[in-house]
Amino acid sequence: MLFNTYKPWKFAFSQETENLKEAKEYSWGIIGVPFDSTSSYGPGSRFGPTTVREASYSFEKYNITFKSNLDAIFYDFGNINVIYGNCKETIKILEDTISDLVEHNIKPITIGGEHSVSLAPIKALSKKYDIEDITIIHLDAHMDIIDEYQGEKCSHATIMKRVHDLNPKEIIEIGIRSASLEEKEFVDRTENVTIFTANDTKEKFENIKDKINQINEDEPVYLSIDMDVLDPLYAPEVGNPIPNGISPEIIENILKILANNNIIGFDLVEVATSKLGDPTAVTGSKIIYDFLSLNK
Ligand SMILES: [Mn+2]
Repeated sequence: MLFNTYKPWKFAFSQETENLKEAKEYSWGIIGVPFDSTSSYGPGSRFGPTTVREASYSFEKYNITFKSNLDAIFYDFGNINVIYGNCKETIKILEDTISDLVEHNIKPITIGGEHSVSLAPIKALSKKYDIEDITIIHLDAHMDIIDEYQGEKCSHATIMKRVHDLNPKEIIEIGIRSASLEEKEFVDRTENVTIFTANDTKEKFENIKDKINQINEDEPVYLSIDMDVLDPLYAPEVGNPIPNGISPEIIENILKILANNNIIGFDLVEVATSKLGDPTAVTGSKIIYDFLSLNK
């Protein structure tokens, strides 16, 4: 940095390069996706990338929760140019952009935006890894595994069905407390989808831990966090808030377990607020900060 300035549109502690060739291999690269065109209840997640990044400036480099200094190398490459109103084209642009990162051995962190955007990093990563080896860990209040929502296949509500169509090894959903009958029946008859409800995180956390620990530490794992997995008390400004959710402490515990795994990509979606310092943006930002503190 030449001057004594900072860039609140880039995540705090990120490195200064926009040149992929200069970026360190096996580091992390943040991409924001200001897209919320399929939002059905609460719009506004297009502002998520901005408010989440801005909130990161209130954190300190030493992460006392995990006794770890945030010295992971990571870059913030800005937001993609989305096509408002066009889910498929936006995902195509994002997939092309993240494919560039993946080709340079940079692991993507995608900040949404609505949940539909998660398809792009998973598709981009499936060019490098065999999709049949990838386990998806999906934290969400909703299953998001319906085939069509209001006749649309490309939607925040269908994202895990689109991911399942790609044929991943397994999808493990945690924090669920909302589903349609169609989704419940699909999950019941589908072997490689496992559901842990929000109550399971409180009453049977050991089962979740055991399930994650069954994943071999070399196997590729993709993590997708919809902020509505949290109780609306902690994250009120999301697209589809559902009561009786999980606490930030449970997310910390899951991140701690996952730190032993080979995480190849991560997204955090559905922060739907334009207000700087909003609790949902701060909590979302803290999750990314914790993730980076644990995964170097
Ligand atoms: Mn959700």
